[in-house]
Amino acid sequence: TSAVRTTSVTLKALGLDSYNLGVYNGVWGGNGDVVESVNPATGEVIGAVQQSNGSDLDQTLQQATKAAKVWREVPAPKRGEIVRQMRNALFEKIEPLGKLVALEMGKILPEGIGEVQEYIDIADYAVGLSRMLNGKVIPSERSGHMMMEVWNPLGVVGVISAFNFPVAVYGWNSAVSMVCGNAVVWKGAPSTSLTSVAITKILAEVLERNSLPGAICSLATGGADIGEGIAKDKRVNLVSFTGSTNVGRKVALTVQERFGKCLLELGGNNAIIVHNDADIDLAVRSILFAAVGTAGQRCTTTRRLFLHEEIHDTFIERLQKAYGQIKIGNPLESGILCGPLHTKSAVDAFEQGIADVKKQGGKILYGGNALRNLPGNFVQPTITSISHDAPVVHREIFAPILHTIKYANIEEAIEWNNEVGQGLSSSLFTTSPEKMFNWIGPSGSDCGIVNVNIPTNGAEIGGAFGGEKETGGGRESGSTSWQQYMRRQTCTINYSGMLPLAQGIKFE
Ligand code: UN1
Repeated sequence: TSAVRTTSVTLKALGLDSYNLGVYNGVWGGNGDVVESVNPATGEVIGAVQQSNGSDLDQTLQQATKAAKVWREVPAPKRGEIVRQMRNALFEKIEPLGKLVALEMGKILPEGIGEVQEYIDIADYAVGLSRMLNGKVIPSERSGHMMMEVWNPLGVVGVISAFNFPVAVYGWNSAVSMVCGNAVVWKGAPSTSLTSVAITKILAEVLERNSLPGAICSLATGGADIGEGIAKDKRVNLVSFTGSTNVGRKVALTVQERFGKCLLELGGNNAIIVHNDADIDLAVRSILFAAVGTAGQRCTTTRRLFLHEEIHDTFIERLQKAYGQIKIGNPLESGILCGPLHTKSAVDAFEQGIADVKKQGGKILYGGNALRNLPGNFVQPTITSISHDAPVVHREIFAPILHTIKYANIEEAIEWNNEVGQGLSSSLFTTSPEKMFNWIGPSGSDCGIVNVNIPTNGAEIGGAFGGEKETGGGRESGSTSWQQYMRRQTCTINYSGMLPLAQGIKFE
């Protein structure tokens, strides 16, 4: 069939086979379990990857530690040049990579290509950044002294990423961490291992072509045991973890116990507030992308919608109409807006969520059913009407369920926006400058991402990405996020030939 043909053409274009090794540290290997990748839209097996076991990880960390020592001596702008070559190699394969993401993760093709583009964008950013890892000169209180802030590489960075962004999240970490001078050991989700292998092949080719150690971009595919191995190991100077709040808490405690560094990107429970003065057209279109895009499986997906009472009823009508137009189906077909959920257990979680909505006094305004008659993991994008404080509303369900809630005044809506444990993304639709600036000020949203008149998802790479509270506090991608991948050193140089002490202390 054409689906089978697409799969084999895609794998071939990326140098993959139906069976692949899932460990790379200069050489390819893998002695762990063989894990099959399943197309979530059809249930068909796409290919298989032999994952790493404990000793593969140990070997890989050893190689990465060695590689980091070579890499840190390469001047930062030259490291940027390597990232530039990687960016070009990714760009050449953007089509098949985007297709592989659609096949293996299940998001629609434009979004699959979009996240490869996101990697390309951050690589561009990192190339420029490689000439701007600037320190500071600080005025010293002592004469004949000079103080400087100098940034040095950390060593080895472990990146543990999730199934929902199998390319972009690794890209943010890898590109920035590489120009900062670190070796990276990557563990993606076991269910998207083909994508991890395809990306690593592209990077490895560039490193090897430049006679650099391949272990600068190491891969150790695997499950929770490999993740735990990375968190526990002292050789990993920074653990960058993207995933659930529950697992993130465990990772944070494990890494903290050995005083390692942690960068956490955990759950979101993002809200949009639509005020009575908003551009309704813009808001409806935004919510469609924010709540249904990626079938509700972005950490930035809109899960709560606060509607001002004056526009509530007409807005719900408009939204129901828009949901009625959404085409659900195979993510590789054009015109499809909603692909499958990634796994069967996600469909169970969706159904549990719907049951909880009904139990907790909510109503289903649209959808509400899993499409069990289809071969893949499909569900109906769903709109509910429920109280802001129902327990189910405070839980992140990784599925396209949008809870709608009516409010009377904007202070109340902002309070509800902030009352959940998570603090990733938020957006206000309004045409009032006063409300906009209040929203981004101290009494506004408490999230890491605070938008106006755009969706909660689809952030650009130039800003710092991440959130507060149970979202973990980490910031990735742009702005000063790079500083987390480096050691800050305060250096004081005495060129006076004398020894004046700080704070005017006399010690003689
Ligand atoms: C994620 O869901 O883990 O802002 C990352 C966005 C994307 C990244 C999402 N740029 O939706």
